[in-house]
Amino acid sequence: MSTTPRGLAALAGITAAAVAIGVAEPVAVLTGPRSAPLIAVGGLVVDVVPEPLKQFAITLFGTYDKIALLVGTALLLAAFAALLGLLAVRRLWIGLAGIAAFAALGVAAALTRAGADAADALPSLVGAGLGGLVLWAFLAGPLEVDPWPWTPPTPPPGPSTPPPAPGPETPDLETAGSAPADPHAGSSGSVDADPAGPVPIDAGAVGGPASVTGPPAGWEPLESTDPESRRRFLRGVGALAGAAAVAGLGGHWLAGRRGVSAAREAVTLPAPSAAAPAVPAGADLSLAQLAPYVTPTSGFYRIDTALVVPQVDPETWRLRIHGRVRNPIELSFADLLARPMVERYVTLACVSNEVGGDLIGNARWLGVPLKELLDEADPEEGADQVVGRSVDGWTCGTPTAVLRDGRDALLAVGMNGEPLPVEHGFPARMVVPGLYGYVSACKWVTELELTSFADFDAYWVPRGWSAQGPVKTQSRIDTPRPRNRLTTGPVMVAGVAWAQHRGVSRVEVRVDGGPWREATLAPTVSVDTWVQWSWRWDATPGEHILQVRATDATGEPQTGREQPVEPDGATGWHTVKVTVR
Ligand SMILES: Nc1nc2c(c(=O)[nH]1)N[C@H]1C(S)=C(S)[C@@H](COP(=O)(O)O)O[C@H]1N2
Ligand SMILES: [Mo]
Repeated sequence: MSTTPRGLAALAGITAAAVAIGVAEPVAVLTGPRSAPLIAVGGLVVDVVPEPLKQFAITLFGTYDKIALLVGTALLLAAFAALLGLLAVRRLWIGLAGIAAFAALGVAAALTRAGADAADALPSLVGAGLGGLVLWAFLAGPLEVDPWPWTPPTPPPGPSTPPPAPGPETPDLETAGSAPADPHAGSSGSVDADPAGPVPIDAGAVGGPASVTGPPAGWEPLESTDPESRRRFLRGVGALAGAAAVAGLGGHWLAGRRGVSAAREAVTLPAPSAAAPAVPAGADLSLAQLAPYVTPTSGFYRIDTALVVPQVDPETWRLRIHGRVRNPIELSFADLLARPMVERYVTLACVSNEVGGDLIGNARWLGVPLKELLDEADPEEGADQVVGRSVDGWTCGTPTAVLRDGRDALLAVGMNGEPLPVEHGFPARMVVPGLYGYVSACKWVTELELTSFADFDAYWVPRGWSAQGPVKTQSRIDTPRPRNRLTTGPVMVAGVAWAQHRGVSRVEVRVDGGPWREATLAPTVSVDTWVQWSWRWDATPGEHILQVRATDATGEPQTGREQPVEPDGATGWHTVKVTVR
């Protein structure tokens, strides 16, 4: 192996960081996964990162944006750790201070999360402590390898001053000449501070404490480090990196086992007192490439700010309906399941869905009508906003009037006939037909607080998104797709259109900017779901542009004006370019 001495120093820094992150994981099994430093800092980044950057990440990585964030954070951390290793060779305290700074960041991030307590500081503190120990061991302790190896010159005859050393390091001005030198500059301080610690192997040879960086004048750099100490060093790296990986992965696995999937499987959902209407025959055209009318749960889009999925024990879960109400309510999961449930198909859409995008899905939700719960709580006049608050502190703000206007707004516990999947909000979430998810669909919901729009901004509002988020009328061409090989003759053009709670009355398609042609609408369950549409096209050879637009049941056509997703949902006509041979 041809690692340079500096490479070894960088490796020491990275290994120390890996140990810090790795050992924090098993600690986080006790204190909760959100207290693990990488997750805590990542969560902080999610909350504070400027919105355009986040939107860019979503566009770039789609629903993998979280993995991208964690990998990015880890790479950045590795780069800093390598730098710290290099600096620590000259001044061990710089490395230790750097680790302390990272620990402070981890602690701050963990403690500022919703529902954090003092114990959440532990993973970062324990990790940083061991990381610091590792750095010390490599650079001044038992695993030390001399990163700037020098060989003493043959003693110069007479009193003449030795020539300045050629070498990678020039001595610091303030310390120049204060020989005798210890090439592990900076380490001496820490060795002194820790009398119990092993003394660097050659510190004694060069005499007392010294702070000269680089070789003393006249010393010659060696070709490479002493092979024996290098081997010891690399063995140490291997062993510690392995231990960090075992601790990290083991801890992660253990934390997963402490999740609520078993509790979820033990839930038996009650039969609905009001069943969902049957899906009419023909609602699903069953075309390849066309989104199925009912989205399978496994294919349902997932959007949230949670880096680790909240694991909420249904035994301890509570829903509090409070704030500006005359009759505050608190419900357990058992209380909730004991109430009459309705089952409804509702199409949920994300405000971040681009024109033609797939951040939309239709599912069968089982739950308690929010109107009934709110009527019981009896909101005060002027409490025009219901703030849904998740166990992780995320909030959304929904107009009280919308929740009470008779639509099937649900506090849902079931999705497509099963308890909510953990990542879709187990044990309970909100589902409100006609509103984008960010203003209505609170997952892992634990509070409904009655307030006013004037008095409270929910999570996305100060980040530049509109406080009001009714779903805009939209339509999408699912087939054909741009890369399909089309042949001259009849081609089935089909897709979905939605205008939740208003309903879609018409869908039209046009080719190459020609006249709009009316597509056939498939039957649908209700105005709260999307609808499939199809249109038979007599395709002619060449390149063509297909476009679609929908009209809602109020007669309002979908606008062709192109608008970005921010602040309240994208507009424009989905346009697909195809080639026919
Ligand atoms: N707790 C919580 N609930 C949340 C969110 C979130 O970030 N945290 N995101 C909302 C957004 S923006 C959308 S579009 C829907 C998505 O729900 P899904 O992941 O079940 O598809 O959840 C909503 N509920
Ligand atoms: Mo969303």
